[in-house]
Amino acid sequence: MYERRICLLRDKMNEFDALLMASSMNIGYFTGFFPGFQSLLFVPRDDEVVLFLSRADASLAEETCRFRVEVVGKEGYVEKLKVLLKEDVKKVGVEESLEAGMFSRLKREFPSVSFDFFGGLWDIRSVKSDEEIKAIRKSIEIAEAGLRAAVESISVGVRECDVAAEAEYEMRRLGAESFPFETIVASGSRGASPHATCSKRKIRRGDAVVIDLGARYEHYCSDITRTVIVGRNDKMEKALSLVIKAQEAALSMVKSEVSCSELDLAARKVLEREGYEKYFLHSLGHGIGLEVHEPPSISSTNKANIREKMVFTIEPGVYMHGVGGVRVEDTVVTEKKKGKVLTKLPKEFFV
Ligand SMILES: [Mn+2]
Repeated sequence: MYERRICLLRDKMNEFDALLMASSMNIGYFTGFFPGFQSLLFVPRDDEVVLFLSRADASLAEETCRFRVEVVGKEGYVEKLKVLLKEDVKKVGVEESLEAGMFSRLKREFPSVSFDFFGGLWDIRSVKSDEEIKAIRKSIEIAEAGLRAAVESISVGVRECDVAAEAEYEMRRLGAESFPFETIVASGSRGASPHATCSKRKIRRGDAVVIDLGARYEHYCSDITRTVIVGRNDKMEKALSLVIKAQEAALSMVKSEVSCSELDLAARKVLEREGYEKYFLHSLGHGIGLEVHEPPSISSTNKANIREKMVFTIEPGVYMHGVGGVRVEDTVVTEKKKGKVLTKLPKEFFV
């Protein structure tokens, strides 16, 4: 599997003689080993792949990594690279997320080599294999159970942080390795901020409570949002049903070769008809996989087409400053003629 991924990578290298990656997720995707400390993966066009690792990662890597591993001290990778960056290596591609410090260090140490950003690895990573989709499905299952536990714990007077605790405990019990982002439980006016995480605020009657959470399972992430209405709230209920319609409009358009911007605009248009477009403060969704936010970005400015087996979220929201917010988020995989929604949870909860 990893040899095949390296082959795909080499097919995309074009003008580059070699690639360098430093992010744990990229290295993990291409080698099977996710380093915990600073490391570097060297992929030459037609020579041996080498993974430079810290001593602290070495013993674990021996079991999981199929490629040549070299243990280096803190600054040792430069000396090792001097051996590998031979005269015929003129142009080296680096990942876009490479730290600026590392980037300038490479430029300084190897003045005769030209380093440039290489985005091609996302062409590979954004299209998921069946095994990856299976892991994402399991991760979603765990998150859905967490969300159910959160909903069940909600009643008037319960604090947001207690609701989050119930969700996280359930997800851990079901095998979540970690949480890809801070669990959000945002009630009442706090829900008007899309990234409110959670506070000690006590839930009140009439609150809309936005719960947005995810799990990590076998390195793969899930990300799901539901909004719970506590008692009655006509304003928020109307906003929620509109957001659900907006989501359905986008979901019904998912298929290969539809552009990301078309999906975003389809959802936005539903909100616009009722004058709610001004309350939708972010883009419609994002790719999901090893990272919780990956390409493709489902936004009005991304004209790129989605492709078969891309997995991404669709999450319209309405945020009314000082009043409250609602959001619904599901995950979909693109199949040839349609999208298949991987999330199974009901769209609405009332307690
Ligand atoms: Mn999301």
